[in-house]
Amino acid sequence: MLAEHMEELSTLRARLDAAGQGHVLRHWDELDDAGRARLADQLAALDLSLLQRLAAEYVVRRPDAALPTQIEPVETYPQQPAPGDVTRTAMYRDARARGLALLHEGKVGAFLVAGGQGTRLGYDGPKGEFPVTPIKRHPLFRVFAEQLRAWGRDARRAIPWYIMTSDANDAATRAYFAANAHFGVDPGDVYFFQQGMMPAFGSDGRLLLAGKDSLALSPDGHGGSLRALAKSGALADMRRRGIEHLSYFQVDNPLVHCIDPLFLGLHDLTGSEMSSKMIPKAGPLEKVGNFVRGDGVLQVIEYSDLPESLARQTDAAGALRFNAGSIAIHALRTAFIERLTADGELRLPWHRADKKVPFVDETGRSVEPTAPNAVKLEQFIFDAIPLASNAIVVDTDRAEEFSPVKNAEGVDSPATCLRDQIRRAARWLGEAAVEVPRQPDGEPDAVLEISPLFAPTAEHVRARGVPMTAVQPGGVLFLGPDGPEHADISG
Ligand code: UD2
Repeated sequence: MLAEHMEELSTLRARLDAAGQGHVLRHWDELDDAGRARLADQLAALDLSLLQRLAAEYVVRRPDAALPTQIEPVETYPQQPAPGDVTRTAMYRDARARGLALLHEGKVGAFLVAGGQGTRLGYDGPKGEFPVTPIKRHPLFRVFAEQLRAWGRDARRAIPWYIMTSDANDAATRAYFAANAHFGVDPGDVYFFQQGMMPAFGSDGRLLLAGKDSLALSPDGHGGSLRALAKSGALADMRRRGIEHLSYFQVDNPLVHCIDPLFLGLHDLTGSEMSSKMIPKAGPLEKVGNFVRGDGVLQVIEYSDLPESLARQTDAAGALRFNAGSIAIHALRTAFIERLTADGELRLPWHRADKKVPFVDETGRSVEPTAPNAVKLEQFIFDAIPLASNAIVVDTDRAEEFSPVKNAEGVDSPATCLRDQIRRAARWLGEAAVEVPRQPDGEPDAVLEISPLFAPTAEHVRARGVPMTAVQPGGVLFLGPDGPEHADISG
């Protein structure tokens, strides 16, 4: 080995020893050059003093969820102004117009976080590849791409699309987009970037090795997306393009309105730095974050951190007191993200998860743990809300905008998502005066799919028009870019 590399190694060893992590070089002498290079690269990317602090604060002792002393429900902007509310009616009209103007002026970018691992769904590739639509089995990525194209067409201006991947799925995601001609989006308007990785800790605060030549690493949470936007050059790209707002959404929900002029307009008009959508929770313990006002500050308390006694509280009318569920749809000002990341450190809290992480032990043996042996730390995007000025929450409807694919079966599964897509399509058609036959239990008696290129909203369906008898009992109707297509349900 060259003298300078020896020097580097001894400096690295000293730094690791000082941070209590010297064991990660335990198998160094057994490694070939490629293995040494891999490990050295991973180690060079670590901020050892941060890790030391995190190990003490979050790993060695289990942190208490830092709950505010006073937890109160939040006030939200309704989906529609109450009848007769003249001020709000004018505000909403202005907001919608403002949202459309922002799109037309090219001031909005779409931001998809797709760095997660999809373990619960049991799907191996990037989750965005999951075939989700009822008839065409289009993947999630395509559903989003078609929405962006539809809104870009309306605005006569393409909507740049920022997609966050992670080390585990970046290459596969890019290859998938390339193989599918970016689903018709100009590749120059798609900006992929990778999120950061965090090493997994053993319960003693020492980093785990996945192999003799590699650390056990995992994505640092969707909160890390803010750091990654800055580090990757995506923020600079937005500045160059004049983008002022990001419309943020997650990969698992095909009902999401990737672009919503009213939401974007309310966000901009109120001077909010970060805005969010909420739905009334399905029950007290539904696994979504809870919007609350904690010690006066708007924030989200994750379902796992909200004490059950609070989650179950009801008001005088018997309704859940804390019923504002977060569906992880946000609008963020790019200037806000610049501010949060200005000095290179993103000051969001970390969240601890105890997981089973395979590792190699001191003898070099691979161990498959049968119980949680490791701590993973992640940052969450919604922890930026308390740092934002004028943050607002806007109501939306579950049936209209939320049916994620998270689990292989049961709630939030492909089956429930398919059902909800068909129900929404039936409702949109109904609003356009198209009669949809019903089964005795009230479910639509047809398989329906509306391409976002036909209509990204119910309003668009009404504007385009559909023949009143388009849906036959037991039939299959796909509304493609050019209108009704005879479809069959082969894969
Ligand atoms: C998230 C929210 C929950 C609720 C729900 C709505 C958290 C912690 N919880 O629950 O409050 O709003 O969504 O669907 O956010 N991702 C990354 N990188 C990561 C981790 C996740 O890009 O390191 C992406 C992932 O690809 C997906 C999204 O973030 O698009 C959600 O991740 P999740 O499935 O882990 O969040 P979940 O379902 O626990």
